[in-house]
Amino acid sequence: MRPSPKAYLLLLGMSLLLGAHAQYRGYFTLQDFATVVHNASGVNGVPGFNTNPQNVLGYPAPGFTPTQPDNSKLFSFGWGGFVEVSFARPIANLPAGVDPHNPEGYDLIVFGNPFYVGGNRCFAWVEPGYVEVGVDRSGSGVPDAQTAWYLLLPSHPDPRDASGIPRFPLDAQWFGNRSVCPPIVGYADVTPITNLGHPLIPDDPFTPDIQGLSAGGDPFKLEWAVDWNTGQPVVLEEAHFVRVVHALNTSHPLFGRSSTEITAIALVRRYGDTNADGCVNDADLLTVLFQFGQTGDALAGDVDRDGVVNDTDLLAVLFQFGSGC
Ligand SMILES: [Ca+2]
Ligand SMILES: [Ca+2]
Ligand SMILES: [Ca+2]
Repeated sequence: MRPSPKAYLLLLGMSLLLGAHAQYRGYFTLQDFATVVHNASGVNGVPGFNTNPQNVLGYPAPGFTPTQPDNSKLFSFGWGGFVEVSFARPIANLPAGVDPHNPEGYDLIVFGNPFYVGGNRCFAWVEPGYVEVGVDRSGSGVPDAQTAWYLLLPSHPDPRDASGIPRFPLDAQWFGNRSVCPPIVGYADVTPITNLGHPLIPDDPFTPDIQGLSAGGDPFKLEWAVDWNTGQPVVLEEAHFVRVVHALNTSHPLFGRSSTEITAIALVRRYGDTNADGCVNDADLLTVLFQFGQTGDALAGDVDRDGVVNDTDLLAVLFQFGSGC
């Protein structure tokens, strides 16, 4: 079978980036990213890119810029396709107004391979996927018959019908090179990545382009959870699984079928958590004390990410002490 034009595009992106090095800024570890794939289907994904769902685990591929994706590590899935993952800790519902770099309290970030077309931050190549979270009601540690799945309801475009029930696929206009001013919000694979940013700092999805120290990608919060059958909000303190599903069922005359590509999925850290265990306690206090006075871009104890471990970080840990534990 001859590769589709879209497969050529992805392969071209890979060849341009051979030899690229990880450049993401800040302190982060593998414990901050998805650690296990439970289920996946690459159906209708790009041939050659839809066979290894393990590619969504760990760090985002190293070479991403906002105008040039790094396609060396991703999993592609079209209509009917998906990937289900879990993490080294539960997905926590983080509070708003605590972390200066996460003022809205986003909980996770999904990294796809969209890119700004021709450098215009109001036009991007997008292939939206919707995101569900699963609550492990059986305590088995794996998605099973008792797992409760909730949609993280996107705000733009809103997928609800006239009765308020979420419905997919989206209309074909949401595939491909299109305006992202105003931004598409609440979908994966719609906001580009910059490898000059911090992969654990959420972008502001409601503002065009990538904000602050963020490496981009698409942020989500448990507050967006709704019941699939009613469209009504569901209150979740935590969840255990993430499922990303392609939200379209359409084709482009040149580039072929729509498909979502994912390179990584990160949990945002609780403010004051220096070791990614989800809890602010003695261990975090000791990290700050041991690193007190040090300066640098990648210090675990630099809680507020200003490049120095000092009183501010110590106070942040003390004020958050016990949270998440
Ligand atoms: Ca933004
Ligand atoms: Ca901790
Ligand atoms: Ca600091």
